[in-house]
Amino acid sequence: MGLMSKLGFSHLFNRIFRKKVSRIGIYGPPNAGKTTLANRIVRDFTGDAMGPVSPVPHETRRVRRREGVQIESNGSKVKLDVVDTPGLATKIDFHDFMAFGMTEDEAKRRAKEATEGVIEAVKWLDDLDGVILVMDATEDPYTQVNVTVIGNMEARKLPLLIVANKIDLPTASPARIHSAFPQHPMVPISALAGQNMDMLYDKIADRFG
Ligand SMILES: Nc1nc2c(ncn2[C@@H]2O[C@H](COP(=O)(O)OP(=O)(O)OP(=O)(O)O)[C@@H](O)[C@H]2O)c(=O)[nH]1
Ligand SMILES: [Mg+2]
Repeated sequence: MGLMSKLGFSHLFNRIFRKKVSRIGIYGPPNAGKTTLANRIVRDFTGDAMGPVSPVPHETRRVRRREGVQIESNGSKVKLDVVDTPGLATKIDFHDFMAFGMTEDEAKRRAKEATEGVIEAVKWLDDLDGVILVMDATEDPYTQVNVTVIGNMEARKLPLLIVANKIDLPTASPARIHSAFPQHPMVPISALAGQNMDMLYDKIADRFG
């Protein structure tokens, strides 16, 4: 990590000199669909994929980065480094993984890696130009993780875009997310089904371009 970012100046520097690439972190609780979204963004604009997806929480346990993804929307272009991060959680219990059929050893290893992943994800906040916070729209948005990420972004003055994911599911309520955090822009999508992706790319170009 460079001296500039250690001192917290890199974002300011990028704003003033309009650095061409924006490094955007995809954050959120486990299972919200961060990697599904990262895969779709990277696939739409490069044809590649980013990482494995799973219904078992804490599938992503290391930060993954894809550099130089050029997003085009409505004539505006923005170049992103897309950073997919491990799910943030306040409690990681290996018993939860055993319910998915893992042995105790496997579950304990996953819990340890998931904890290290949370720390790595938080460290990455120092080095970003913006954050996409992914929430599962079928769940209560007013959680410690979401409130903490949003408070952190506000303190750092980093641009934030909230994604209300899984709107293909009948119990999804993007309106509930909007009323919990009305001060931030929100885009309702299904990363799995590819619903509203154009709307998301417009907002990304608008917010991070
Ligand atoms: N119905 C529905 N399911 C989704 C959607 N997006 C992701 N999922 C499912 O949600 C589960 C978790 O998806 P991931 O992309 O692995 O979630 P993640 O946020 O990266 O999870 P971690 O890496 O564990 O933090 C998988 O079973 C996905 O298929 C969506 O838009 N709709
Ligand atoms: Mg993931």
